[in-house]
Amino acid sequence: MDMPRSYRTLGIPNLKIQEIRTIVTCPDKQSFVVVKIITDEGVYGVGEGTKNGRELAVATLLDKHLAPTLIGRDPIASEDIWKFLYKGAYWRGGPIEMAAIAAIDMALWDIKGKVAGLPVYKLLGGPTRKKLLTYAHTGGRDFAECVDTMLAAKARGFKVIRSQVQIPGMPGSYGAEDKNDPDLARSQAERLPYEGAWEPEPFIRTMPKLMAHLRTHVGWDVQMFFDAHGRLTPSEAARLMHDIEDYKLIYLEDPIGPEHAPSMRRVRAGGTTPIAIGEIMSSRFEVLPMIIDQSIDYMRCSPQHIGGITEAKKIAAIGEPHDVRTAYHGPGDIGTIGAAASAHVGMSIPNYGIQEWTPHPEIVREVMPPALTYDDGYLMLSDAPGLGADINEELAARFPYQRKYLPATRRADGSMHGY
Ligand code: CS2
Ligand code: MG
Repeated sequence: MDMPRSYRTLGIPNLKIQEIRTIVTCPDKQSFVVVKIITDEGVYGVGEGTKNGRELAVATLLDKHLAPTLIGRDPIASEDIWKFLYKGAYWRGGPIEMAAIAAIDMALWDIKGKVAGLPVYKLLGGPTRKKLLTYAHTGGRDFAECVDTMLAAKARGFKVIRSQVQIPGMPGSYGAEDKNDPDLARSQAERLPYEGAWEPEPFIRTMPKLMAHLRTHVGWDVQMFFDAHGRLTPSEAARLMHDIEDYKLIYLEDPIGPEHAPSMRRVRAGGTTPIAIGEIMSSRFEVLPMIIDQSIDYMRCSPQHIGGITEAKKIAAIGEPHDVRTAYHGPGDIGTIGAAASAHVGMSIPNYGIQEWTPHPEIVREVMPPALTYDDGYLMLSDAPGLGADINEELAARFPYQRKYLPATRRADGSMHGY
């Protein structure tokens, strides 16, 4: 078979994976898992598999189990490698495995782009847009603080703004944890999970009131929403959908857990607010039933969780004819490399919706130079070949892994609820 011209031009007859390094680094409060795939021609790619609270599980899987099987393979053959990693292990799927596969897949696409001299999105079919709509995280201890922080985000140009508020008496309120809760300080000192109290009823009663208050004091010229963090039952979520109807949110995020797709129909029946779900999904088989069933409007399953760029692009393609758009997960515990992967998929698809993004601390951006910049409510993606993000290994080595867990919540009766 005659080699494609670009290979001949580059004088690279056939790349081979020569070395794979797994890097765990904790430059700020959050550890990140990065894989670096180096080819025999020196071209390398980076990918991210950070799984908050389970970082070493992903890193060990990458380093001890997956990496040895890839040495000598052609890094351009990302489809074949994806299938080998997913089905070749016999035991397939799950959040740890799919995060590791995602990291490898992102790095292979980074190599592909560098070899082709193109940003990954141009290999995926892009550009479908010039910039990527994003949103701000805001919230506070009370409604007044929520108004202040939302107005500040609006002043910074955000067109879409999330708000979370401390539910009175509920130190386990998502996104507005009570910083003065002694249990929070203790858990941080001991590096063990914080277990905050949380009840659905006060949350279901409070959030519509917060949305009404924000509409009154911030206005209707921003789109807003809040994250229920998968904490409700289908009936509770349907009731909340009914009660938020008048505030015309861009969507309700994660009303219920992703485990039982048919339950989403019951949620949908509660109202017309669009629904976004999927940040904790790690399998196409969790989100596809909801897409086909038309019970959701946005998929949050980012490349970093669902198995990489290859998989995310396929799922987005199935979402397109069903009018389901992307709203990829991307808070501070997705690093700059994972954020870049999401952005490259987003730039290449017709059904992009929005991308979650939080500005990483300066030291994180020094350890993992980003590919994204923020501008007036949108993200601009670098046109550098590959992903456009990177890792500074020497600097990363100065910040070894530090144990840190996601919070958990318990009901008032002490029973375990979730996060
Ligand atoms: C949240 C996340 O950003 C979101 O939508 O759901 O902050 C989530 O709690 C963390 O990413 C979990 O690691
Ligand atoms: Mg969320």
